[in-house]
Amino acid sequence: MKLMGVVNVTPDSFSDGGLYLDPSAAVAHGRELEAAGAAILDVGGESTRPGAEPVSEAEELARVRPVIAGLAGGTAAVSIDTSKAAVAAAAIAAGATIVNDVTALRGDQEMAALCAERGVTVVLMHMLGEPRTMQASPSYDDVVADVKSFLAERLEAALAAGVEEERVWLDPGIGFGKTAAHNLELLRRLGELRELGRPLVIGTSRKSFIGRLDGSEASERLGGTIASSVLAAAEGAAVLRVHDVAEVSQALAVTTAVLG
Ligand code: HH2
Repeated sequence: MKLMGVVNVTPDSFSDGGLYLDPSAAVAHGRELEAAGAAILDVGGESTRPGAEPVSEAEELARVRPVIAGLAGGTAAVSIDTSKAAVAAAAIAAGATIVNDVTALRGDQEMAALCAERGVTVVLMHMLGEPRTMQASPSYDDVVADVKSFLAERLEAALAAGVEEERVWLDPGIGFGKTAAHNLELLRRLGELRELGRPLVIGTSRKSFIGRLDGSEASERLGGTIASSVLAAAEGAAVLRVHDVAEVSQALAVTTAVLG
């Protein structure tokens, strides 16, 4: 089980927007997450929260490049959370070894070839629609079956572009074009996605499905983040993408100590 700590270098991320916009603050935050047990630091310069407006390539690059350069070379691997090939290329040049693409290589035609050529690990995530509109009225025949067949198709597309299978991780995209019921169903039936045979990345951290259950704001969702992360780990998730690395790490340590 690996923890992927979130380092958002954005003014508008849903739970921590604006906190780490200054590169030195973002690097310091990343180092804290690393010390708290993050095996991966996921650096993002564009919010994908519901309704978020896209950011220009130049702006996204200016945000993430100094942070990646500052974090590379530590004990944690650095991941770039982007759907733009030019941003991914610059991030890889600065030391990133994982590309976390919430569009699963559909957002930029150059992305698949770039990842294949550079030999990086690629996270392929499911999203219905795009961030601006994805929460309008998401609907599925069977959310788990639909997400599973999408991920199988995107895995095939990555392999066809020359990405090595052992470098692909898959993510059902909790909160990306899903109702709270869809998210809960995906978490409950994670085992079905494990059948795809690739490591699963799960990001429930501070997301609004938790708030739908109890009315909590993003800053008040640590309990729900821990519960959903521990359950995802028990269901076989390989990577948990979280903001609160120290707290989730402790919860996982206790879970492992009890269950073995
Ligand atoms: N969730 C967010 C962003 N990137 N990547 C993957 N692979 N899986 C996720 O679940 C995921 C992701 C949204 O969280 P956050 O970065 O905190 O917010 P924002 O997009 O507003 O920056």
